[in-house]
Amino acid sequence: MKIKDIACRGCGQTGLRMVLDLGETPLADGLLTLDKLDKTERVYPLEVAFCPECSLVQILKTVPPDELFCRDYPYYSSFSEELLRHSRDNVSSLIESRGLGAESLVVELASNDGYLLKNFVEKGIPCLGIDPADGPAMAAEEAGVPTLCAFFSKELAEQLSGVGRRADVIIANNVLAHVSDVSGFLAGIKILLKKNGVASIEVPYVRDLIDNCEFDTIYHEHLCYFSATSIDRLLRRNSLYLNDIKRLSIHGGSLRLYVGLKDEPGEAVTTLLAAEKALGINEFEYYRDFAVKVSNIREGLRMMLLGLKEEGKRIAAYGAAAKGSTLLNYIGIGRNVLDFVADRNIHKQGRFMPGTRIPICGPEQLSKRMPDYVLILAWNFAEEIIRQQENYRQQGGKFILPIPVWKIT
Ligand code: DWN
Repeated sequence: MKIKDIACRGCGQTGLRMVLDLGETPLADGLLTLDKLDKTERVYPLEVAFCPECSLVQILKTVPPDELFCRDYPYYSSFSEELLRHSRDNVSSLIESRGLGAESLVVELASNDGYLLKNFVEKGIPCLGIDPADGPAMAAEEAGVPTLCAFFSKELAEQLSGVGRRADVIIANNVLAHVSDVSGFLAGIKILLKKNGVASIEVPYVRDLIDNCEFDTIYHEHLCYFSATSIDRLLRRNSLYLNDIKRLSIHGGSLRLYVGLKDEPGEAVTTLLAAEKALGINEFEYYRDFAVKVSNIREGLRMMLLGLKEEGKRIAAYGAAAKGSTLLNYIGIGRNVLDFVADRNIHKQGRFMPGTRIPICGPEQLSKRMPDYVLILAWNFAEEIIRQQENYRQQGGKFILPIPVWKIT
C-alpha cells in the first residue's frame, strides 16, 4: 500500500510503502508507577514503511523526544554483562586502532549511565558523555564519567567546537535510529569530529530484523531501521562517509559503522553493499511478506501460551524490555497469562509494563514463586539470563523463547 503525503525521514521523497502496522501502542519504555495505574495511557500508531527512493525503513509517527527520553527514562545499559563486555572490547579496539591517549578526546552521544565511557576514564583518556535522560546521566557522573545531560545537536556541537573541544572519536551506539532531526544530528557529528577523526556508530540491522522476524524491536524510540545501503545514502546526503562496517550479534543483530569526513570506503563496505543489492534489500519485495510472518508468530505464540494456561500452568516473563512491551501488546498477552515480569534493573522494579500493566519485580522471584514457565522478553540476552537462573531450572523451571518461532528450553 502506498502512503500519501508522508515524506521519508531520510530523503524527503513521498511514496513510502507500508510494511507492517502494529496498531496503536503505548510508549515501550513508559513503565507505569503505581499512582498512574488508574490513568489512561497515551497510545500512538506504530506503522513501519519502506522508502523505494533511498531504501530507508522507518516508522511514520514521531513522538516528541522529550516525551520518550527525559524524566524517568528507565533504560540503564549497565544491567547486561554481555553489553558491558561488548563495549569494553569496542573501547580497546578504538584505543589501539586510533592510538588514543591523554591528548585525545572521545565523545559519546547517548552515553547512558557511563557503561562504555568508564573504560576510557580508567585508561586516563579524556572523554565526555552526552545524554538527555536525567537518571542515567546522573549515574554516569556518579561513576566518574563527565556527562552533559542534553540532547546532542548541531548547536551543541558548535558550542563544544567553539571552545576547542573537537573529538578524535565520536561514539554513538543505539542512538542514530532514535533521532528525529537526523540531518541536525549528523551535521553536529561533522562539526565536532576532528579532520582525521572517526565516528563509531552502532545501529540495529534491518536485515536481521526481517530475517529473524524481530518485530518486537519496533517501537516509537526506533524511528529508523537501517541497512548498509540506506545508511550509506543518508550519510552521503549529509557529507559524511561510511568507510568501514562490521556486522555484530548484539541486540539481535547490529551494524557498527566507521564514519569519517573523507570518502574512503573500504572493502567491507563495498562487499556488504553488493550483498544487499543481490539480496534485494533495496527493493520493497524484500519486506512484502513480513507482516504475514509477524501475524503468524502472534497466533502461534498466543495459542501456545493460552494452551499452557488452560492446562493450569503458571507463567511469568523475564526482561521488562522495550521490545517486551511491543511483543506483549501486539500479541495481546497480559495479566490473564503472565503473573509478573522479572528484571535486574532496580529502576524498573516496582513499576508496571506499559499497556498490559503486568507488575515488574526482581529476578529472585523466579526461584521464590516458581512459575512453571518464564517467557524471555529480553531474548537478545537469553544466554546470560538463563545462566543466572540455574537454581530456577534445577527446580524444574522452563524458559520460553518467543521469536522467530517459539521454543521451550
Ligand atoms: O535502543 C535501545 C536498546 C539498545 O535498549 C533502547 N532504546 C531501549 C533498550 O531496548 P530494550 O529495553 O529492549 O533493551 P534490552 O537491553 O534488551 O533490555 C533488557 C532488559 O532486561 C533490561 O530491562 C535489563 C534486563 N536484564 C535483566 O533483567 N537481567 C538484562 C540482563 C542481561 C539480565 O541479566
